[in-house]
Amino acid sequence: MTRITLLFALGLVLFSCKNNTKDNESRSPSSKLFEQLKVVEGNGVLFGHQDDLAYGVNWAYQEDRSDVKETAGDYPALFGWELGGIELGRQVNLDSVPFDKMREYVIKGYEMGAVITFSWHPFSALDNTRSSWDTDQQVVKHIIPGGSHHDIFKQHLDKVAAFFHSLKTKNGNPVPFIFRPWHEMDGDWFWWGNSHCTSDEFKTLFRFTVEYLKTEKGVDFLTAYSPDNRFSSEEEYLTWYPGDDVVEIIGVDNYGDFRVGSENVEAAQKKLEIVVEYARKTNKIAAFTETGLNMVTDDQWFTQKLAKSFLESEVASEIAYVMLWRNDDTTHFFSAYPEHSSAPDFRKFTDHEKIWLLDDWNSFKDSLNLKSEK
Ligand code: BMA
Repeated sequence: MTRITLLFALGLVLFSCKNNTKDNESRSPSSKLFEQLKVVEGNGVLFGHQDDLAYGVNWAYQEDRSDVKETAGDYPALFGWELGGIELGRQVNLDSVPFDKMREYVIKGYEMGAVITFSWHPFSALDNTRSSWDTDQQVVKHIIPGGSHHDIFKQHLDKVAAFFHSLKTKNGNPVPFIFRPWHEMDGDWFWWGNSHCTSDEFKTLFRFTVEYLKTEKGVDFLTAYSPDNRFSSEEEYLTWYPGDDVVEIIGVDNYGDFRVGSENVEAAQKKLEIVVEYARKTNKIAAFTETGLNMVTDDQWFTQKLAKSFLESEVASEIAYVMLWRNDDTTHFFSAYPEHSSAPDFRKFTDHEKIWLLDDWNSFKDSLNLKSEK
């Protein structure tokens, strides 16, 4: 980090403190997280990975392990976790991660200084044997207020809220996190997707979810809005946007523009620019909430494709974080692991001064006195 960017960041923090009427103690954990992420903008990009502490390629549930750490020398600065199954009261999520373990990893990750984010691929409240990918029923209109299965949906949210409330540090402090429900709604692979509900029904679902969890259940979190890559203008991007009052993280998921054969890194960059520009306008945080190339079939993918999609654009490089999807097994992984042929390129990517793993992120916070309460 250069002196100039550091001074600039410090200026921003002082500015935001001066403009914040509440003192440090009375602000919620999520608003502190917001402030930390806001300062990242333009200085660096946090690197994140889904399920990183739970398992990787060829290992599972072994203490302190992480494919990212074992490949690049440090843990990610952001950890993603998946809640699918919690709404049915299950003990393990849809990828077999026990929720008790997940809670431990979330708390551990936060105590190490990392940012936490949750995705949620719930089963349908109309029929709990149907997953998020079963699109043959019109679920959304039946679970929003006034719908036939609204009460069951609320019970699902109660289970989500109970899990969120259980995320407390040893000292009893709640762990702040980013919740990213109903993502990739511009695609049609989830029952909340484009062709399975109207954009108004979608907005109602999104807004109800956030307001119910926050107001009725008292959960404190930041919310991410993350379409997939099927937009080419701000107007299209905002088709399903529920409103500035219920969203803090302006996100995008994008695998499509990196698919070998039909790859278009420039298009990916343009979409990130749309996201950053909207976040700038509304004083929110921009993020590349999910991406990757399954099985990293291009050994130079991290430096030649992923990095180029944001680091080569002054605007796009203002995203606060980028998160890769999970490393399940040798046929389904998105980050490198030590024995994989993309590992040297991954190290080069994470060595870039603007790509921040956990230590980089912690040093940045230290330098600005932006530590969280543990
Ligand atoms: C998908 C795949 C699935 C997984 C789901 C939810 O992208 O990784 O294997 O079940 O996400 O985590």
